[in-house]
Order: sequence, then C-alpha cells, then structure tokens
Amino acid sequence: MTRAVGLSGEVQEGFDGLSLIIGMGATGLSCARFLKSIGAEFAVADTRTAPAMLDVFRAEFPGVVIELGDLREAFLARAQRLIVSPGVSVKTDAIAQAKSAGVEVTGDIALFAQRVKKPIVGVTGSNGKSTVVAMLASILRAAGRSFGLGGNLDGENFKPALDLLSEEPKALYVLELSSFQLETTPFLNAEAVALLNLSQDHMDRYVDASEYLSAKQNIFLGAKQVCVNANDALTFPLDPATATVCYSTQGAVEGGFGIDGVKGARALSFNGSAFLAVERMRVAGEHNIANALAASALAHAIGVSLESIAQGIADFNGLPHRCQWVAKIDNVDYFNDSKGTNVGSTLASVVGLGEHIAASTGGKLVLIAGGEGKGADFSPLAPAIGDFVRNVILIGRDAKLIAECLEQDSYAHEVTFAQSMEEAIEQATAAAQAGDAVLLSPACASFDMFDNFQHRGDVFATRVREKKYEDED
Ligand code: UMA
Ligand code: ADP
Repeated sequence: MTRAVGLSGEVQEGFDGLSLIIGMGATGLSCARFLKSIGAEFAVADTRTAPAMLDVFRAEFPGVVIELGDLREAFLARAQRLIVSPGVSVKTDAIAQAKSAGVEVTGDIALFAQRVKKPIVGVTGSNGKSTVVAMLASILRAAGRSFGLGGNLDGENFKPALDLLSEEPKALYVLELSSFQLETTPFLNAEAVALLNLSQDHMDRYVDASEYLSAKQNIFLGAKQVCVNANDALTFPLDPATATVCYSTQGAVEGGFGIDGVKGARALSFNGSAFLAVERMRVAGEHNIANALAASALAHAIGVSLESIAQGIADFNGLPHRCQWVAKIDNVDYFNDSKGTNVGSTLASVVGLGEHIAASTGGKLVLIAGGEGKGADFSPLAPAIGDFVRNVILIGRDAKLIAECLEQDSYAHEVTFAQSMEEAIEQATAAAQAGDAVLLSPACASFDMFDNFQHRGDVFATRVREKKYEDED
C-alpha cells in the first residue's frame, strides 16, 4: 500500500512518490489542485509547447516542474504514476513505454473513484450522455436528493470530476464518462451505470470499433447495477453483471422501463404501467425517449420514486446546441444541433426532426454538415438523408469526403459546398421551401473552423437571428 501525508497531516493512501500529470487542460488543472490539496508530490507535462493554461499553472503551483513538448521517456520513468488527461492517448509511445517499465498509468476518474466513498452513477455511450446525466440531475432535484454532477460535460454543467471534491460533500455523484476517460479507469466501482449506445466515433484515436467498445466496457468494472437497453446488445456488459435494470424503446418491460400505447398517445411505463405521457416531455425525437428511459432506469436503480422520475423528466428543457430551435424565418424553422459531432448523432437528429417535420408540415430538411470527420465512414447517413433531406450543404475540411460517401449510393440528394457558416446559411435559406427546416448537424468535430462545437453553434444561431431581424425590417 502506498502512502502520502496531506497538508492536514492525515495519511493519504495511494499517492506516495512522484505523480506526473500529463495534459494542462481542465483535467490536468483539477488533478493538480487535488494533489496539492492532499499534499502529494507532482509534476506536470504537456505535449504542446504553449498550452493555453500555462500561466494559470505557473501562478497556482509555483515551484512545480512543468515540461512542455514531446514527452521524454526519461522524464516519465522518474514518476511513480502518470495521470493522463483524456485528450492524450495512452498509446503515445513514451506513455506506453513507461507503462511497460512498470509506471502506473491512471486518470482523473480513477483517482475520483478511489477517493470518493459515496455512490457513483456513471453514464457513457457514443451519444446522449450529456442529455441523460442532465435529465437524471433534473430527476434528482425533483426527488430532493443531494448530488454532485461532473465529468465529460460542457457548458453550464462543465466540471472536471476531481473539482467535485473541493465542494461540500454530496450523498451521490453522477459522472458523464467519455471513452478517453474510461481508458484510464480500471475500476469505477459505481453503484449504477449505463452504456447508452455505440456508433462509430473517434476513429482517429482507435484502431477499430472493438477497441472503442472495449474502452467503453470499462464502465461496467465493479458496478453493482447495470442499466441496459433490451433492444441493443451493444449496451450489455461483456461479462454478466450482478443486477440489471432493463429498458426498451419498443414496448413494455416486465420489472423495467418501456413504452406503452400507440403513436400520438404514448407513455413511459414501468412494469407495464404508464407513469408519464410522452407529450409531456419538452425534448422531441425518438432518441430523447431512449434517453428518458435510460435516465429513469438509473434513477430507479438508486431508489428514486416513479413520481420524482416523472416530474424530473417533465421539467427537463433540453441542453443548448442539441436540436435547439433558433428562429422561424419565412415559414422555415432553423435548428442548431452543433453537438451532432458524429454520424450516429446526426442520424438521430435527421430521422427525429425529419419525421417530425414530415408529419407536421409535410416539409423536408435542409442539412448543413461537415467539419473534421475524425476518420468516420459517412455512408450510413445516406438513406436517412434520402428520406428526409432536400439539400445537403457541406462545410469544413472533410466536406469532399462526405460528398463522396453520399454519392456512393442510389439516393438522390442535392449537395453543394460552402466556405463559411454564413455562406452555408445563405445557401440553406435559398434552398428551403415554406414548411421546411434548416438543420445544422455537422456529424463532425468543429476544430478546423471553430474553437469548439459551442462556438460553431453560436456562429450559426447569431447569423440566423440577424437574418430574422433583417427579414422583419
Ligand atoms: N492536448 C495536447 N497535449 C496534451 C494535452 C492535451 O495536445 O499534453 C490537447 C488534446 O489533444 C485536446 C486538448 O488538448 O485537443 C484538450 O485535451 P485535454 O485532455 O487537456 O482536455 P481537458 O481540457 O482536460 O478536457 C477534458 C475533456 N476533453 C477531452 O476529452 C478532449 C472534456 O470533455 C471534459 O469536459 C473535461 O476533460 C473535464 O472532464 C469535452 C470533450 O470534448 C467536453 N470531450 C470529448 C467528447 O465529448 O467527444 C471526449
Ligand atoms: P453526448 O454527451 O454523448 O455527446 P448529447 O446528449 O450531448 O450526447 O447529444 C449530442 C447529440 O447526439 C445530440 O445533439 C443529438 O443529435 C444526438 N443524440 C442525443 N441522444 C441520442 C441518442 N440516445 N442516440 C443517438 N443520438 C443521440
């Protein structure tokens, strides 16, 4: 057993010797603050020569060694453990070599799980993570439970997991977890977990889909209860779990969560009894019904009543940049789904919104997509685009690649290219007919043209609102 002595004099198990934090982003900063708070010895490294938060680290941790640029094996070998940020692959040569030489390789979520003695609820999956944890938070608020929320979240919920430890202690912790974070989490030991779905993403970081699945499967390690989608085998643990709460989007589930009734009058149900009419939900689309059922199953696993579950879901307004309505101009609605950063998420939005527009106005979608494709195959989008999309307008680095994927099939769709978001919006406005909707859902990362997906969504929404004012003048 390793030991370190904290500032308060108490013995800190597991932190003796030098910890080397790799990555000077939000995770690295939270790790440094945590290690400082327990009096552990640490150094910091970043592969970038000028990471944006360098001055913050220098000011907050004077005297702490900081090494920038390519990771040096000799430097890594001096550490007892490497605490690797999610943006850095553990397959990086120097890290892999240190690991094979016996240096422990860990991450912020592992440190959090090791430290916290209260139950953890963990959520991972390719899409829907942020929505499910935010819905669960709404349910826990309705139930009056004490909880902390953190992990791979953005926007107003942004909070690296270890930062939760500097706050007032909570009775329960809800974590959104990315595959990157799970790579360095050998044991989460959570009270309840869910792997929501699995579709291709981050293929620039993983050799194949099974390597990505295997990182996601780490969420099940040590879990007491597992919530699975009965209709999707990819959400099940490879090793049988101790206890399972099932949910299904295709009917009622004995002892679990499902759907009752016919389209137009459907309800979320538990054990075959309806507890919330789907029309009371404020977030639309089939994918959000799946998200609500997953959040319900997790809440049930930690003992929340059906009344609070129903209240929390009905109260939930949705998160920004996820199929968010922006404006109506000349009878065309504009939606910002900038968080559609992979093929699976854009597919869910195109089908969800496409079906809705077809049923309500008989219109079609004009889709703005493109950006950094992360090595994905875009052809799974073609059938849904064929069914619901009038025009596709492509932006960004991988625009041509997407066009090629869409051309390889027999579905007819008009594809054009734009050099900027503003030009894409002009083209979309010209193509849209009354009753249509313009949807920004890029299926790509944003970094080739924008700071992040929020910036991309804000540029879209700002320009659309300007057009609305111009239209009204
Ligand atoms: N980087 C380097 N060299 C380094 C360290 C980082 O080049 O030595 C680069 C990475 O390649 C990346 C960027 O810096 O481009 C940020 O990486 P990071 O590990 O420093 O990121 P953090 O600021 O610590 O933020 C991370 C998550 N980011 C990533 O996994 C890329 C945040 O999720 C998360 O909110 C935060 O920890 C707190 O837990 C964001 C995200 O985009 C929302 N996640 C990805 C996603 O959802 O698809 C996985
Ligand atoms: P994540 O945190 O996993 O990125 P979000 O809840 O932020 O997921 O949603 C991101 C995008 O993924 C949304 O804008 C929507 O297009 C799509 N999406 C949300 N939930 C699902 C789901 N259950 N299945 C497929 N796609 C989804």
